[in-house]
This record gives sequence, structure tokens and C-alpha cells, in this order.
Amino acid sequence: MGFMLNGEWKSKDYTHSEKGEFKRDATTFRNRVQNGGQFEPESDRYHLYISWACPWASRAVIMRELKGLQEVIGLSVVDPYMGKDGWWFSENPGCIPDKVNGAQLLREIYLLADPEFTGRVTVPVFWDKKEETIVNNESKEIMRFFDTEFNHLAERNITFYPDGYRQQIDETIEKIYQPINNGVYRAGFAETQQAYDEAVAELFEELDYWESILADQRYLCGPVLTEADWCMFTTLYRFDAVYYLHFKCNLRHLSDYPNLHNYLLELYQLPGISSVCNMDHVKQHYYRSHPFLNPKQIVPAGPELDFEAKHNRDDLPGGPPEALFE
Ligand SMILES: N[C@@H](CCC(=O)N[C@@H](CS)C(=O)NCC(=O)O)C(=O)O
Repeated sequence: MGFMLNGEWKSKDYTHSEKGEFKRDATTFRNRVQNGGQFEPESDRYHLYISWACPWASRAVIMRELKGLQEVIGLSVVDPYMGKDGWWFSENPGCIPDKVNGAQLLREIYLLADPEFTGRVTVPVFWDKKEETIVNNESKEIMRFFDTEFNHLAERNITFYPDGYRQQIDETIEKIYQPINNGVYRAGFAETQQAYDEAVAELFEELDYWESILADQRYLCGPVLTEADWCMFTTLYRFDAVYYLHFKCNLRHLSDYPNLHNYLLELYQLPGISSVCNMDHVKQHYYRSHPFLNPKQIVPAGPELDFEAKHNRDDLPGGPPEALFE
């Protein structure tokens, strides 16, 4: 693992507090896409760099798929194995090399944007071909741009940030971030027993909470499918295959939660979603890229998961927007 210091690649572990708690570094590029701004929503102007393995990057590529922006925004996919040079491009199955900048390593993209860049080299990256720079590398903001700023270019007339729900969506994304989305990492990358114990307790407390909410509510914010659900989805999808074992989030399997599990199946089975989920990349990445957790880098064979199994969520009021099926 490494990071850039004034444009130089240095080997560096993740950041931890004195108590051994994992601390995620702040995101570095935070420009906005907006009409009338420096970064106007335009066709064939932007490119998205992702990893199929990464739950954050998956938020962005899911929204690109749901909105029907595949012809408008290009895509590159890094190799699932993140070694000492960080993310890199390959011709391995499921990967899409960088045809825009011809980079071999993702960090080259960061250096093109800022030759003196200091920070972690993370996915997703939203690249502007016109200004030749990184617009933004914060997943929830990229997801929001795709959802709200590209409507005139999107194939589907659909939104996951509807009026009347916006405050609740923002609050829910915030509410699940520390205990769940980042919580699995806080458990997995904890450097002390206490830091791990606290992260795991918070994680399962929050999962228990949503399990009870989803008993009679179809989605996190009510009967309407929103961005908050997609933020939840990318963590739940990886839970039993990776977080349960590799990150020791093993009080319960996700599949032990009937409501969360059925909710996960429903979201996975919506049009286009399985095409942007790649469990092989997920497992290859996590089990091979953290030798401090899994020194022999052996990728476990299981668990056997059936994301196509029938779900029971149609019993509840609400449902996905009809435009999704057109
Ligand atoms: N704040 C970022 C976090 C992205 C992130 O941490 N991505 C991970 C992959 S799951 C990464 O690229 N890590 C590489 C590193 O930290 O060196 C977001 O939500 O977009």
C-alpha cells in the first residue's frame, strides 16, 4: 500500500488513531459538476475510473447504469489486485484498461491532475477529458452528480433523490456511513482489540436497527428507492463473502437477517445491477491485497451465495420506479 507525498509514491499503511482505530483519510478532489460551472454536464467529456471490488466506486458505477449514462460517461476498471504500486490497469478478465490517458497505474491519473499531489490514490475517480483533471473522487458526490446533473443526457427519466425525501436521504447516507459502510473497515483494519470491539458492536447495532425498520418499510427512506439504498447495497453485497471473514464482522451473517437479506436480493435483481457486480473481483481484491490480514493471500472458495434467489419484498408497499423496467 502506498500514497503520494508531493507527487512521490511512498509506502504507507492506513491511518490509525493512538487507540488503534482506523481513520479514513479525507477525500481530496471535491469539485462539482453543474450547469454554468467550470465542469458542465456534457456528453463524452468525462471518464469514470473504478474497481469492481470497491464498495465506494460501485456507488458511482451503479448510478451510471441506473440512469443509462453508459454512452455519455466512459469507464475504466482497474485490476482487482492492489499491490505495492497501488491500483493498476491490466487486461485480466473484467478489467478495462485506460484508453483515455493510457495510464498503467492509477496514480498516473492523480499526477496528471496535480504533479504535486499528496494523498491516497483511491477509486472512484471522475476525470474531465476537456480540462484534463480530476473533477472529484468522493463516491457519494459522483453518485449525486450522475443522479441529478446529467438528466438531459440520461437514457432513463428517473431519480433516486426525489423532492420531499432529500433531507431524509442525506441524513440516512450520513447515518449508515460510520457504523456500516465505514464500520466494516473500522472493524477489519482495527489495530487494537478495543477499537475492533467498538466497531463491531456499532456495526451490528446499526444492522439490527435497519433489520427492524425493513420489517414493514420497503426501503431505507420509505416506499421509494433512493441513493441511500444504493449506499447500503454496496456494503451488504460484500458482507458474507468478505466482511464476515476477512474483516471479522462475524456476529451474524447478512443472510441471518431475513429483511436485510431479502432487501439485498431485491436490489441486486433490479435491471442492470448484476452487470455491475463482480464477486470474483471483490474476493480477489480483499483477500489478496491486505497481506497484513491474510498473509498467504489465499482466496476462500465460499461461501456459496445465490443473489438470484426469490425475495419477498413485493409484499410491502412501494417498489422500484417503473422507468427502471423500460
Ligand atoms: N472517500 C472515498 C473513499 C474511496 C476509497 O477508500 N477507495 C478504496 C477502495 S475500496 C481505495 O481506493 N483505496 C486505496 C488506498 O486507500 O490506498 C469515496 O467514498 O469515494
